[in-house]
Amino acid sequence: MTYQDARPATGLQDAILRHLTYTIGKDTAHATLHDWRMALSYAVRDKIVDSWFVSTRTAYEAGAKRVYYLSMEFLIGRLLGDALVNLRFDAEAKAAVEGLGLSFDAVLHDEPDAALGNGGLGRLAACFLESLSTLACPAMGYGIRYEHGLFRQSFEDGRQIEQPETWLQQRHAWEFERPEAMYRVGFGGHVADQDDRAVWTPAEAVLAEAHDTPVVGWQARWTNTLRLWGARAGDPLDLKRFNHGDYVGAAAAEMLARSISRVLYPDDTTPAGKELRLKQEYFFTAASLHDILRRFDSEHGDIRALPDKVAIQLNDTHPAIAGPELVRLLHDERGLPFDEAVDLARRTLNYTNHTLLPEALEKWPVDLMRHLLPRHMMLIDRIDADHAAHFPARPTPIVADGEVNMGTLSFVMANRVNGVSALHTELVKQTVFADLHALHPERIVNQTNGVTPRRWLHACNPRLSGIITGAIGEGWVGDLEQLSGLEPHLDDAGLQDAIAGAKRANKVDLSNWVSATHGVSLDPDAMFDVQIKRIHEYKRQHLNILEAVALWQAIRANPNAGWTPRVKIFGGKAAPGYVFAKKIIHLINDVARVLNADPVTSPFLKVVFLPNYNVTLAERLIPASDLSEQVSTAGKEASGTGNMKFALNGALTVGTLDGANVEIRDHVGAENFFLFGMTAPEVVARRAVPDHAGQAIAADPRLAAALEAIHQGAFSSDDPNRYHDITGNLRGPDYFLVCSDFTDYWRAQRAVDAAYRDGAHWTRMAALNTARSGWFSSDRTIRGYMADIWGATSLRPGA
Ligand code: NBX
Repeated sequence: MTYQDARPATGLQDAILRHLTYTIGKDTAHATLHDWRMALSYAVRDKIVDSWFVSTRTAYEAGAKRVYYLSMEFLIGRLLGDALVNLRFDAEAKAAVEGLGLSFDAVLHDEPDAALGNGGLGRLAACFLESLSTLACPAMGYGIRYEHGLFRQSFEDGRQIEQPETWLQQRHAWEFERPEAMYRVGFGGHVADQDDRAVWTPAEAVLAEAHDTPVVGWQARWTNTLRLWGARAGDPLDLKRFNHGDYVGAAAAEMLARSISRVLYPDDTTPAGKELRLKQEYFFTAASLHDILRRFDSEHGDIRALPDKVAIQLNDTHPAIAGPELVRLLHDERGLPFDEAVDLARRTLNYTNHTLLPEALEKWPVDLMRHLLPRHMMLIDRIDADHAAHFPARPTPIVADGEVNMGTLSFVMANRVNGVSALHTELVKQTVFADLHALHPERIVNQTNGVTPRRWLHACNPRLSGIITGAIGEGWVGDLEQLSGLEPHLDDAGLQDAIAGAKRANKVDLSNWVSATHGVSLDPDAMFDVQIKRIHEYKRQHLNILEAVALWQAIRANPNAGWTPRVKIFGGKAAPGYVFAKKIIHLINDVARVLNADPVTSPFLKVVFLPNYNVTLAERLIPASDLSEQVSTAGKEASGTGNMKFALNGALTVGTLDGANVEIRDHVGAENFFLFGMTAPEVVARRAVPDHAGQAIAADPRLAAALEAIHQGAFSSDDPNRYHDITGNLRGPDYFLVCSDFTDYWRAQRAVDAAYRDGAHWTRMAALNTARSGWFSSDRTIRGYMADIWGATSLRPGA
């Protein structure tokens, strides 16, 4: 059937069929699911474009201050469902698609996840973009258009296997290529002094090509742009070599250039220390700054107005080279005096710190810097010397021991520096930046993270969303604090039953999916206890699995003690080079195999590790969760954002006083949160106790027995020594204090069991978590950045 014959019934069907025919070039008889998904996406994208143009024009006409969010990572996930929800178009789209004889779910699930990020930092950037649009703040996200996002994870005999991710194998429906926005980014070479001006002549250059994706806000109030840079060679083909038959050599420059935007570095704890990584950082930062200045020039005259019209946010230190690059552009290229260039740059740039882990703080060897960015290294030295000269108290130098400390550079070049939760910001002040904070006491501010309620409640949990809207109207979607309006309704038995029913139905859906895709059957009446996040020792997935082993032993010893049935669900990827984290994955899978096959205990305890955790899997799991595991060693998790998504969807938290857990507990009430473990200061004190792990093990026979079982090979009979490095670590240094927190964790988990057995009370606590989580909207966070950091205003009155 062709478009002319189809006689579409609705406007949207018409648009879908038109795109199927004229954009994709297929007729309905031959269209695949992918073709239909693309046709629908194009039809939806058309609607976004109208809002996009209006937003762009409005920002331009207002001469408004613009916000630029520079991030190496944007973990956006799928876009179709989100766009439909924000356009208020989801019901119509479902009807249109089903009217064409297709499954709406199947069409939505055909879209690959855009996994251009590792974890929380990248996902936060994606939530922020959506909130910036919802709040009509004129903004743009800048990043890298990786050809391969975060690796795909599978398991082979319980071990993590990494495969390349290929989201761009199919056309990306949402982006617009902008070949007119193309910049040359140089590397290496030398710096010459010409008439008292430094002139940098790079040895090589690549082109940065812009790809724009519109980001539509709630109710299509406003649409901003995510601009991702792809790398290309200036000269794609060396014709001379080609004509001499050297086909590979002829394309070498192109291959080399393209490698810059080829892959996302899959490591979120240690700086990669690789030249290519530094090239990526400079590549996207330089292209973005060129673009920002070009736009500024087209809208405003005097470069001295830059800080009044532009605010740039550096998402961690990955774009920290923005400091010296902006100074270079203003001083070398535009001729401003050095001091003025530094002052303007500093009043324009801001920096968010996301970690205190010393191994994650970026440092680059001076030699590498000098080799790749010779002019920048000179400017860094000068910035460092100037800063030291202004402060006789001898601040921490930017350059020390042959390395450039990117955190210090970012701090020195920033107007505001922020942490991402109240506790984390305090620790930032007291630890990594203690002396810089003493010199610049006004610079560090807190902005506690948030999550977008459109994706993380309204779209991913339609059952709960519908119930909330039924009770308090739909204003909450754009103003999450309205959730508090639920509280007075919570004594209504009908509402409680509806909330419990929605959770149960979500758990049935998840169980069906797990059974169909992974062949494990789960009981939807069991408590769904979920830990999903990157695998790290500080996040302590091994504490969780140790408790599972101890519980298994306790159930075996006394099967009729009235145990509360539980399913422990894990998800998360380990960095490919992080051997210990990969061991933890293997251990969880080994424990799962043994426990799930045990006829005595499996009615009460199952363990499942779902492979390839990503945004889409999170959207499936969180609405079906009863218990949220947030068990990091206090002082180590800067904020956490998964913790907020769970609370919003009515899961109770078992957690430490770490990151934003502290604020979640304050909001939902201590009685609706299962607290355990040491506080951050107690952690520091405990580490100083000799043999703290040995003492904890001696004091807790359950812990001793669980460790011994693992050590003896109870879960690895094919290789009994397999986990000796884990047991050895826990019995020895145990830096993350798994043993010292175990006993209190066990106690908290048994309190969770008891609470879950009282269904009505549990539902009430869960509902209170939802009702009291309104503060954790990323809209609130972005309002904070706008007011305290950017001095930006909303262009939609009342937003
Ligand atoms: O940023 C995370 C923190 O660990 C979370 O506590 C916090 O909630 C979140 C958002 O503020 N950090 C994070 O995800 N870091 C990275 O992904 C990362 C990636 C690359 C890299 C270093 C860190 N080189």
